[in-house]
Amino acid sequence: MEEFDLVVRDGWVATASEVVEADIGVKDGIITAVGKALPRGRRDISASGRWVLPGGIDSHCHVEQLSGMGIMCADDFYSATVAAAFGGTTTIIPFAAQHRDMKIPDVVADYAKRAREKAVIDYGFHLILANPDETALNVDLPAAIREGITSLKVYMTYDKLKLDDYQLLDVLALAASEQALVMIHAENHDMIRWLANRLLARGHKAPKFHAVAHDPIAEGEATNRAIALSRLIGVPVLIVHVSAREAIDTIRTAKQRGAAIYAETCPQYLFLTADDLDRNGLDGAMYCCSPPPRDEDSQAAVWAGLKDGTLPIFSSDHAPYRFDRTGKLPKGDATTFKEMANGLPGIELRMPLLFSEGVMAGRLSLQEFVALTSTNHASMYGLTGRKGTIAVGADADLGIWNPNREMTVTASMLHDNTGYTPYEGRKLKGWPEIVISRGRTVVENNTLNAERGSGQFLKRQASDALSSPSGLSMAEAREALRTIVEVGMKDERSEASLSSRRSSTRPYLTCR
Ligand code: DUC
Ligand code: ZN
Ligand code: ZN
Repeated sequence: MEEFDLVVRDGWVATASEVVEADIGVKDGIITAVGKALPRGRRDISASGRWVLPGGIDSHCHVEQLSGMGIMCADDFYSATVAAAFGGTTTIIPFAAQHRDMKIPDVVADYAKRAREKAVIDYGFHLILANPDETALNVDLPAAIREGITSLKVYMTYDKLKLDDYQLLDVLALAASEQALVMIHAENHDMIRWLANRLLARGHKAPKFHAVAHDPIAEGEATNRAIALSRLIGVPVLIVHVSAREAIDTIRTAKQRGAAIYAETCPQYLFLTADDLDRNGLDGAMYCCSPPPRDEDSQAAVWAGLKDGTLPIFSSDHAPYRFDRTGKLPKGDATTFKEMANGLPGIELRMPLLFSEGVMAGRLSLQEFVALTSTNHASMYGLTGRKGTIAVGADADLGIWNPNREMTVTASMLHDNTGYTPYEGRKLKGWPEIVISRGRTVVENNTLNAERGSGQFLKRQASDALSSPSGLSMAEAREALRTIVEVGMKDERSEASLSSRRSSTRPYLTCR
């Protein structure tokens, strides 16, 4: 009997730290050997001339979720996971979204059932927490965390989701004691509300005014406040979907001072701008997300943040809404920018876009690409060792990429249910031709080979960020911050001693 169920042979195998020419042996869905000239398996796949990468992890996507405005996403767990797989992603972490009148155990049970029946690749959940009452904080969240839902998202904006600073502090304190990672949507609610009301009162209803209302200053202010709240409690946070230079500079400075702040960005902030919202009629609604795409200066800041470790996580923020009354245009032609669903599709193109414009265009190394799209997500969300790398003992989640394959993006080639893509007509170089999930070849010859419900729930551990933020222990990090605050951040000696102790061994700090 063969030692391996599958051998992927003669490829250039990339992890977040190296690229080697090797074979990968797989048994029972696990990588059991990485080396040269492995014996034949029950199935051999030649990866000669191909790049073999860890399957992607998309740690921010919305699937079968009701938005804060009460609008249902276009994708269910089947269509979203199929689309993810075709784009080289083998793990997703979408949200189980609480709305204020819902009980957390009911929310978790509901999403778990729907995913169990439909997902074709592995998945975990983050909670969205809209009502941090006593029961949520003392009973339901600790229980969810014990079940492997070790991260939660909170909002600083949206009428129906927003938490005030007092509530955010409660949540951060809970996260510190229960070892959860808090993800924060950082935009100043009242700035946006005030601007939006003024714009609408003057008759400015078109999609482009969404980008005006969501001013970068609102993102910068809330980012700064989120960092301050995190420092006060001494617990790491992750700022999601960072878009504006102002926010990126704030995050970088906080990190340089030793704060345990992590941050994520998404394709729309590299490849779109606010000008995309200013298209014919209501077409700009297809580019309407929060925060909105910015300008070329912010795009450059996002690239720099990906490169220097300020933005170690590259997710899709797939939030698919159709361009009709079910999604973007609830009031048809009369829909104002305030009423259209916020969000863009991107689960399938996340990796190909960054591969083409990052790796093939020479902006990122292949190792940086792997870290940004896979390894750092595993580290940040409690999947280290199992997902996000190619190593003996890890799940056999692989993408076999043809670096020379050229594609022109069209909505019709994609597998989600949105019906359009913001990247229509874009030319890409490099594509994941074969995608393997736990040793199963789920995509090959542009064909899906996976059953509904064959994806598995991932009970996640605590984030690596919680055990050693910035390479310091929690107590050390807190003490270091206090020292900095006490000396007014001017004492160069404490800066120097902090930076000399900051570790670069954590995978999520590898992009620099
Ligand atoms: N936040 C998200 O994370 N996704 C879509 C819209 C939003 O506000
Ligand atoms: Zn958000
Ligand atoms: Zn989102």
